[in-house]
Amino acid sequence: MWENRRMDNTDLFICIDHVGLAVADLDEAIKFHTEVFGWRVLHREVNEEQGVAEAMMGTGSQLPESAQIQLLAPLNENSTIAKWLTRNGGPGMQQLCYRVADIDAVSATLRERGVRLLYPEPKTGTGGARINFVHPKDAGGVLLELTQPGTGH
Ligand code: CMX
Repeated sequence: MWENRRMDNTDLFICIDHVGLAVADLDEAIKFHTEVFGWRVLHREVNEEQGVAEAMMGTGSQLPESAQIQLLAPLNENSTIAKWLTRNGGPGMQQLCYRVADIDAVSATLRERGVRLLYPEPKTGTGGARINFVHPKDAGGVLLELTQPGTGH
């Protein structure tokens, strides 16, 4: 079962980097996810360009089984997250993010395969990562983020 778990030349993605949850209030969401579910805050930042205040929450960071969720709160009513919260009537799963080693190479491959990326060039995401997104209409109804971690990830 595990012999297929090595990275292969045909692999585009290293792993699921995180699942992103849209929330209305970041501090309240952090309190809930730490006190009830035992997540730890790994990192917090504001990304003006993306219109979000965010927190990366994690479990045992050095373990292969470690996991991350990202709490995303809107900075203003024009934020993508504000629109998402209105459309969905409250908080929930907004995105699935795959970690990649080379976002330019992966983007080129996806474009060759007819998948549209939202930005012509990657933008800056969590901890200086280079990020881009596949529109949910091109990814089976799920907003897919691609992230190539930066030095501060
Ligand atoms: N997951 C699944 N489907 C989604 C979705 C999501 N997160 N967001 C929108 N959709 C669907 C809508 O339900 C709608 O479907 P129907 O047409 O069937 O009703 C369709 O997509 C609407 O598309 P749209 O008009 O282009 O919708 P939006 O204006 O809401 O924009 C999108 C959607 C993906 C372009 C926008 O959310 C976006 O630019 N996302 C990328 C940036 C982002 O999410 N930033 C915040 C996170 C930052 C970070 O992770 O660092």
